[in-house]
Amino acid sequence: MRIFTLLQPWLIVLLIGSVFCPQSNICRGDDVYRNTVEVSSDDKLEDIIVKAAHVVPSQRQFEWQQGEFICFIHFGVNTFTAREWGTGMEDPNIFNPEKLDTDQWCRMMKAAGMTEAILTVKHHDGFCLWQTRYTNHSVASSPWRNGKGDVLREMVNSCRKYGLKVGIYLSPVDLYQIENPNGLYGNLSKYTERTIPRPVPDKPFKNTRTFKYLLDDYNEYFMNHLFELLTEYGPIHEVWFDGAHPKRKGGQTYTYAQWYELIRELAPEAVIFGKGPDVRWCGNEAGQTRDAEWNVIPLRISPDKFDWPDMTDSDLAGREKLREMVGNGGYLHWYPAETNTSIRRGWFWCDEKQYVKTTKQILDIWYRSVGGNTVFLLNIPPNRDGLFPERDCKVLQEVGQVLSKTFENNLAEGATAEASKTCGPDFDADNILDDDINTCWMAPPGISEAELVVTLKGDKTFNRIMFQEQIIDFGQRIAKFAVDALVDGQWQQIADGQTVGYKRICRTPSVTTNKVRVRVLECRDCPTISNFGLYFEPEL
Ligand code: FUL
Repeated sequence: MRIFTLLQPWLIVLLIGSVFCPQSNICRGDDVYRNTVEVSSDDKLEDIIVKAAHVVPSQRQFEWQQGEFICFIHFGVNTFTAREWGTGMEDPNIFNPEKLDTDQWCRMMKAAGMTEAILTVKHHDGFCLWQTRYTNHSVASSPWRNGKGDVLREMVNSCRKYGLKVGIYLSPVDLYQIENPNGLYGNLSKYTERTIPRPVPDKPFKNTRTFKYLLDDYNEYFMNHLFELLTEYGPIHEVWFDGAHPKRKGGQTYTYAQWYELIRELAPEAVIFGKGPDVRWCGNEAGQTRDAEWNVIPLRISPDKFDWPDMTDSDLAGREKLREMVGNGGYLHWYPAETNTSIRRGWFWCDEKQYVKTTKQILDIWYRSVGGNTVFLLNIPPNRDGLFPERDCKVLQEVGQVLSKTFENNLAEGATAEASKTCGPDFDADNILDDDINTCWMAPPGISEAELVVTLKGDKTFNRIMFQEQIIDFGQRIAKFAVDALVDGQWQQIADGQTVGYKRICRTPSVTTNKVRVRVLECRDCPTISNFGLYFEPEL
């Protein structure tokens, strides 16, 4: 294990803070713990590594991460044309999901253990699923509910009823606005000062706030949409920006900085996904995950100037990536990943011949994504009736049954935990068993080994091991670990891995023991563990 003791002034503050202050009032907001930390070109690798260990999530990022398993809902004109990308020329008359029942969506999401629903309120084709004031290319021009329907409104009402959070996917590219002769996308309009929202006769806003920005026609259109979506549907917890571009026109660019500013004003609890500063695309759409998923990512320039390109490398922020900052400097930013994939082949419902992933496959992705320090965003596309299809529902229900059966019973309950050393009385090993994500065991700086032993209340049989770092105050530090079980008086290694972060779940064959040992083998600074659990997953 590496513990660095370079006497940088900011590190001295940290060490004093860690050892002497009660946990309740150290660290959060402390100068050495920040969402973004600057790295100077003089910093040595060791300085950079310790700095990376002191980058922490914002409150909104932390809350988002605790959502763990969330639902993507791709729905729109593509559902009726069996296309993955629309053309923008679709006739709104094709949109008529006669049996649409968003309560059914929510019942299925709840059954699966999901916590949030993100709806494609406008996909690349530009057709809007809500009653917008700013285009007729929307549900208002469809026969569905006689043009009075609003898919987002219905979904929001159901989500509130079932205790689910709501997110919106709003495609930056808009083929309707590209293709139609009066379209606003890439129409070479001038950037002038515009007021958001633009008033529309007889359609006043209850929210009377207004904002002035320098915008062209399309960016104004987009921000008017953001205003409607973020003020008329209650709290929105995620705004999802897709980087894909089926087509471009007129050199259209997006005023992202202003979009983010408006989102922060109107939906301060919302994380911005993708082309934004809060949540990173995992880098693929197949449900692949990294063995080492670091939340602290090196950026060349500061987050307020960064353009957030897709990050697809297998190693984004390991030791070698931090080494690349030596001599160059840059920024370390808390930028966790969301693993998005679709239950079906394709994002939109196509037909019932379409391949649907099995319960086993979804569970496997769940373990690697949620149990590998990311949020799992699983797409369930409603069919032309406006319902989650039967086969998909069956998978969701089975996934939920397995997860709730497995995780309802923590076999480490009633156990005791002991560590050879801790970083003061507030960081005792027992904190890992109190089911409180804020308290933790922390090893003191400067020790050469960090391990703790959990003594169970009698022999237990388990096949899942879960543990979490205390990220909200202390960031992500563990780079390598192993877990042992005491079997016939001998320690036997039963699991190992690299990063932990918010959560690590190890899958093992069934083990029966009354003692489990966690060994931290490599870390960026003194390691923490906030929660520990042992579970038994029954056979499907
Ligand atoms: C991609 C899009 O092009 C797909 O249609 C889908 O929305 C997926 C989540 O993101 O970039």
